[in-house]
Amino acid sequence: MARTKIAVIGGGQIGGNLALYAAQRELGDVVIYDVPAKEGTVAGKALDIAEQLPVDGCDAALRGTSRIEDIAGAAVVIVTAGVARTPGMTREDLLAINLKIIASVAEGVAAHAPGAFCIIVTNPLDAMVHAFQKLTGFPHARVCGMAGVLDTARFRAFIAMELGVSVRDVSALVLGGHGPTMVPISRLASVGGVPVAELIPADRLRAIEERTREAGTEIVKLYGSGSAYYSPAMSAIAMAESCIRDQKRVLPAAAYCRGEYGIDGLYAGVPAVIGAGGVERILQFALAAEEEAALAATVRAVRQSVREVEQRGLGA
Ligand code: A3D
Repeated sequence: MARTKIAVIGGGQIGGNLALYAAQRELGDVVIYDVPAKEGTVAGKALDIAEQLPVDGCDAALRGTSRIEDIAGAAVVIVTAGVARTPGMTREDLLAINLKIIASVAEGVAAHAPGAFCIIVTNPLDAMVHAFQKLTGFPHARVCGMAGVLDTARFRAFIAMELGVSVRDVSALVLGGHGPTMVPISRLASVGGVPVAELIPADRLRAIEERTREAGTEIVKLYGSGSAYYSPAMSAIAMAESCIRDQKRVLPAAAYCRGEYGIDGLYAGVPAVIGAGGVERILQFALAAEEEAALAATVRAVRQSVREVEQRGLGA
């Protein structure tokens, strides 16, 4: 049987950690692809990780490359190619730059890994997922975005910090787009089966929701340059692993909605069942009135972003 191959597109901060985590979990062999100017860097990262694996006791072959054809046969493609927003750069500037990058990546992936399950990480997330699917023409089930796993992990981490309990026992969900309009569903958050609303006063819970919405910015400020990379990488790996091992985990992902939660014909953050078939199903539940209103606001923001992408001719 052929070994599973994972292609990481963009071998920067997130890309390097993706390769490391994938190798440590023995998800398969890893190819890190980046632009020619970064060929040495990604070759170095691949070799550095390969030299760590004997210590870890893990088997995986890694290589860094600037030849897109080296991704051929990848079962999973994780796209992190892009630039991060720098001070003074508007959201529109970022969208324009990364859309062009996504367009060139989509062409390469469509040509060389047409059967892959694709997880997009590049920001602005919801718009980039839309563009990538349109440009590749891949089935919607095989293209999704990583945001909800990370947003939910942040929400869970903050709840655990507040209560001084293990993160393992905190269960929660964040819906909607990746940005300040995301919707943490506190009503359903629980700790060891106990609703958090019974354990955390309402004003503290509101503050935790707000911190979750701004968690990306909090990290950017602390780092001074660049954005989060360990946690986004591990979040995308959870999605890749669920597909490769057909785990059918329920993970919040930017998945294509066809009427779920009243969202039609749009990628949005919803609870998705991820297995060998990619996004196999979206789980639905009845929202409370204020959650519904908040989700409608996030959907409006995502639609606006998608309109910008369309106006720019998908970057092609
Ligand atoms: P960074 O360390 O700059 O890495 C990006 C890499 O992409 C660099 O090595 C570039 O050389 C490479 N690249 C640029 N153009 C191409 C191309 N055409 N083909 C292949 N590679 C290319 O950034 P990072 O790893 O910190 O972040 C990557 C992306 O993830 C950015 O867009 C971030 O905004 C985004 N991000 C998303 C989240 C989400 O939760 C969705 C979180 C954190 C970061």
